[in-house]
Parts: sequence; C-alpha cells; structure tokens
Amino acid sequence: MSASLNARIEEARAQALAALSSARNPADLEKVRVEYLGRSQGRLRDLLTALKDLPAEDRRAAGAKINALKEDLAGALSGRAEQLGRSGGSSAAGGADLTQPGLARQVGHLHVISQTLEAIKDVFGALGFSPVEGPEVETERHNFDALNIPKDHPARDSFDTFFLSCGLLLRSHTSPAQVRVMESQAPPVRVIVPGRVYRPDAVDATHFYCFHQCEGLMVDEGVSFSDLRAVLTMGMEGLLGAGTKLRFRPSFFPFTEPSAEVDVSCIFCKGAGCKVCKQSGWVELLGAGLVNPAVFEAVGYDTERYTGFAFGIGVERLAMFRYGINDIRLFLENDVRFLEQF
Ligand code: 2NL
Repeated sequence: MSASLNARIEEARAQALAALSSARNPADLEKVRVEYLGRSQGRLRDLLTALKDLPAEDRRAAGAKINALKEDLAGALSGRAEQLGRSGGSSAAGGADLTQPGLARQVGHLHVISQTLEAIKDVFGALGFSPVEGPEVETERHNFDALNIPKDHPARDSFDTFFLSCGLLLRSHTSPAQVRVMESQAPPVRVIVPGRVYRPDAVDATHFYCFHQCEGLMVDEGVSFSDLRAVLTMGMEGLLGAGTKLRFRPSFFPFTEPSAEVDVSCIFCKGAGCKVCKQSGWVELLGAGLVNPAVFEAVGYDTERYTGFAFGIGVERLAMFRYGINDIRLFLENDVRFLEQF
C-alpha cells in the first residue's frame, strides 16, 4: 500500500478526532461532518478518489482503511453529539442551556423619600391640595420677614441657616414657596409644598442639616382650627392607616397663632407603648396652626375677611416612622442594600 496515502488517512483521523473533541455545539459538529464526510468536497471523498492512482494490488486494503475511518468518524460524531446534548447543548437552542436561570436586569426605582413625598401628595391631593414647588435658594424676606420672623428676634435661632455671599440663603422651611403663592394669587388657596430644606443642626441619628418637609396651606373665608384637625386626621389616616389618632399639644411658631405640635398614635403598638414611641404611645410628626395675621399682612391678604391653617410634616421623620428606620443618615448614604428594600 502506498505509504503516502496511508499517512494521509491517519492524519485525517487524528485531525478529525481533535476537531470533534474541541467542538462545543451542534454547529461545530456539523462543520466537522461536512469537512470530513461531505459527499462532494469531504476529505474522505478525496482519499477515495486518490485510490485510482494506487497500484491495483494496493487498492483493496487502502479502500478498506478509508471505509473503516468513515465508520469510526460517524460513530465519534454521534457520540460527541450525545455528549454535548447531555451537558445542555441542543440544536434548537444553538448550544445555549435553556434550563439555566436568566440574568435579571437591575431596574432602579424612586428613593424612599421620593416615594414618601408622592404618598403625601396623593393623600392631600385627594383632599383638594395642589402641589407647588419653590426655589431652595431664597430671599431673607420670603424665608423670614414675611413669616413674622424679624431680624434679631430669638425665633430666628432655630431656623438660622446657610447664608450665601449675595444676601440670599438656603431656605430653612418650604414656607417661602407658600408666601410666593400668596403673593401671586388671591384666596382661596389650597396647596401642598414638598421640598428640601436646610438647618444648622448637628448631625445625629435623627438630625441632618438637609432634610425634606412637606407643608400645607389652606386660606379662605371661615377656615377654622376644626378644618385643620379634620384635614390632618384624614391625611394621617391615609398615610398611616385607618384608626390613626391625633393629639394636639399647644406650641409656638412665629407664623401661626395658635400653634400646635401634632402627635399621631403609634402604628406599631396602637398606642399601648413600645420602643418606637418610647413607651408613650404617641409620635410627634407635625407642626401646625392657624396662619398668623401678620403673615397675611405681609402678602397683602385682607385679615378681616380671610383665615387659614398651615402645617408642616418632616418627611424623613414620617418615613422613619412608617418603615421603622432608626437612623436618618441611611437615607443619604446611597447604600443599595438599604435603598432596595423600599
Ligand atoms: C414643622 C412645623 C409648620 C407651618 C409649618 C406655615 C406656612 C405659612 C404660614 C404659616 Cl406660609 N405656617 N407653615 C406652620 C406650622 C408648622 O411646620 O416644624 N414641621 C416639620
């Protein structure tokens, strides 16, 4: 038998087996099949064609060898196909493992403070309050003077804030936006003002120099304290659940008279006393009162004709209470393990 044809047969066997073992999917296998066993161009077909150049006495043995190789390769192909099938490849999936779990795409969502603001806007929106926003950089007049907080008066201390070099300041409450509303329109007014505010507070678990407030303001003829009580009761029931009770304690704000701190019954112990409410059954969430006529005078409203109420909710405080969060700093750390819980 011709030494060179014999060598070509063995070379084809070695290369075909190597190609089969590195095949990773049905498409790879098909390439190997076409290259070696293909009817018109396959390498085994070429070897058979080369038989005619051999001396007649060598042809039978060489032909048998090529046929044996053909059978071996066909067997190896189907063996490898079965192997790939077992490890997950399938012809329909192009080799992909259809049983593997998919890769979840990370989807973002509103920050828990934004969600809380949306909830407040929804609840008070249903009571007829329209959302309004105003600038965070404010004038002294809008942040202080129009709200009955005169220069050098001790009432400024708790709000005293970050002054910018141009005489403007970072607002210490969202009230200046309500002053802007009253300056630009006559009563009736029913607005809710969400937004970021700034105070010179030392940072601890319950204080931060920047937080969110949502203030409400209603001005019309004949608005009374019982309207305030009704609106806040319905609002808090909407935010904290039916049956939530309110408790008004006398207080002082320069911009309201009379003024009250408003506590809500603890949603965790229903007023029985627990860790969240420090055993008192109540949690302070709001400040409120009837608008001080000095504020109406500053914006040019007729104090004989109109009365109004206003309230302010600390949004971080409300969120901490609703979700049982014990440190205000968590809201700003941007730790997704915290944020993705809401
Ligand atoms: C608090 C208390 C309060 C107001 C805000 C207000 C606004 C105008 C006129 C009168 Cl334009 N009052 N807002 C009134 C009472 C309390 O907020 O510290 N909340 C976190």
